[in-house]
Amino acid sequence: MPAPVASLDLLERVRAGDRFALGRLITRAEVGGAEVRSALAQAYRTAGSAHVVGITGVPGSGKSSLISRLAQEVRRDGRTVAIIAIDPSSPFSGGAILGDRIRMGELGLDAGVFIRSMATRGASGGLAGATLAVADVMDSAGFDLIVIETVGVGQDEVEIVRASHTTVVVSAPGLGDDVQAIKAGILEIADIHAVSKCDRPDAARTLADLNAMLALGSAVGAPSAWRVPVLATSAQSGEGVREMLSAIDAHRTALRASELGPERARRVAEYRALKTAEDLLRAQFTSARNANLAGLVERVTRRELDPFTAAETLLSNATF
Ligand SMILES: Nc1nc2c(ncn2[C@@H]2O[C@H](COP(=O)(O)OP(=O)(O)OP(=O)(O)O)[C@@H](O)[C@H]2O)c(=O)[nH]1
Ligand SMILES: [Mg+2]
Repeated sequence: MPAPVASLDLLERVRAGDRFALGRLITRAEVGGAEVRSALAQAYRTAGSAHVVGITGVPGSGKSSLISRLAQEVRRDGRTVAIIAIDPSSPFSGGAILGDRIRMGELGLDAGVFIRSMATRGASGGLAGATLAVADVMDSAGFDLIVIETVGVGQDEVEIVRASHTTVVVSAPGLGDDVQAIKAGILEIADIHAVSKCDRPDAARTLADLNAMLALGSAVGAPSAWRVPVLATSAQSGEGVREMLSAIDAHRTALRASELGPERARRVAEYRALKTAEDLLRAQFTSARNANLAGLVERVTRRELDPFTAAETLLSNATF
């Protein structure tokens, strides 16, 4: 059997535009391990050209449908886009109503669009670390825009969108009376608010509620180089999608023109360094503890040993 291709060689192919190599390297990034790490390290060092957009919102709020439309707009400009959908509860099809309208299938065949789903369940490494490394690999492949879709529940999911350059929070009408972003505690992380499904009459109320909430917030907050817009959008009619892309581009410009950009870059760099350390610690700890665990658990169960002493033993057996 021939030796498997080194990840560093795959990265070279990714840079040369090889989409098959891109898929393979992404899979390796998801699994993690020492071999792929050097390639991911190199991908990180040369990344930074793509604009990374995190899109979040409660399940079913219309994120995938909106992203499908957004991808079309990006392509219309002649730009390229890679999409990471994290653990979608519905497959990335753009939703049933949109199935034949915009034909995701066609979007999928376009070389300027790359779509990848990632599962949270069964992920061996940390989800956040792996996702951001995958974004670096996509950046290396030369995509102009990278869109990461996550549901706004779960710490990892929220941290991933916070680690992007521009965060879009999607709220849908009719999913309960409160603004969902407030309920989910993600109101503050939005650089852009998108109210989805505005072809529906009950969207007006969601728009009004969101605007009222933000007006309240900006009355007490410090003035900033960026004013968070609230956009009315519909993936069904296409309303507001061009405006959403314009807002994303405007936010990118604002980041570059003000102290917001460097601030955010530092915050993301700190997060990534700390998160990676945490992931490595956990991985080493997990692989070291297995041999001793069963015996220790047995003794803790019988109360011969307390959990604190057991933990110290487990830690002393791991090499960090
Ligand atoms: N009326 C209307 N329905 C929409 C629109 N966009 C999406 N939907 C419907 O809303 C449902 C959820 O759409 P998705 O795009 O899958 O939502 P999502 O937020 O990606 O869902 P998850 O990834 O599962 O959290 C589907 O049944 C869509 O058909 C829209 O613009 N108008
Ligand atoms: Mg989705």
